[in-house]
Amino acid sequence: MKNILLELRIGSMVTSSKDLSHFSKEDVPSAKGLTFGIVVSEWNSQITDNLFKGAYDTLIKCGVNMSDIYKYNVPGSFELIFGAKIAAKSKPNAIICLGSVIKGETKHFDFICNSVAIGIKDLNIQLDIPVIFGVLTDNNMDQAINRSGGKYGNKGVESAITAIKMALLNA
Ligand code: DLZ
Repeated sequence: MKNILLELRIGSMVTSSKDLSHFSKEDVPSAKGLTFGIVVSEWNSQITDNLFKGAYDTLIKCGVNMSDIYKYNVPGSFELIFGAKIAAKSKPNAIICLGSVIKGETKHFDFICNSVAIGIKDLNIQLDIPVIFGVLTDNNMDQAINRSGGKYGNKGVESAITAIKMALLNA
């Protein structure tokens, strides 16, 4: 019953607009006492730094203690999967994976995007911890800027809200 009520409350709060970047703190249940791992790719760090800031600030705004947020840096988005496995060892309530893959001239983009998406999907099947896909997959740098604190919001904020929602559902 608790989860159903929670789902109705958060569901109407965020998914109705499909843009989780603009949320009212009052509409989000407190995440105090929950723990989170945030795995951040260093590739395109000017983008992923903003994604991390968005996610971190959102968790704090929703009541999470600073000491309950653990950050793990990995070299590129491909490594987010293994980074999440390391984060899982501390048994956080949710893990957020943040990355930015930008299309180049080769097929590397497709291989990385597919691998990360499937890898994170697999972790969600294997682990009893929700793992959030906070990876931007853009055609160019402008698109990435617009989605990491620019005119289309911040995927980091959205990932944090999703992580709270899933953590509470699993609590
Ligand atoms: C190699 C590579 C390339 C070409 N592009 C990106 C990118 O746009 N975003 C990203 O996060 N990582 C990229 N990488 C690095 C790979 O994710 C990975 O770190 C390397 O292939 C080593 O496994």
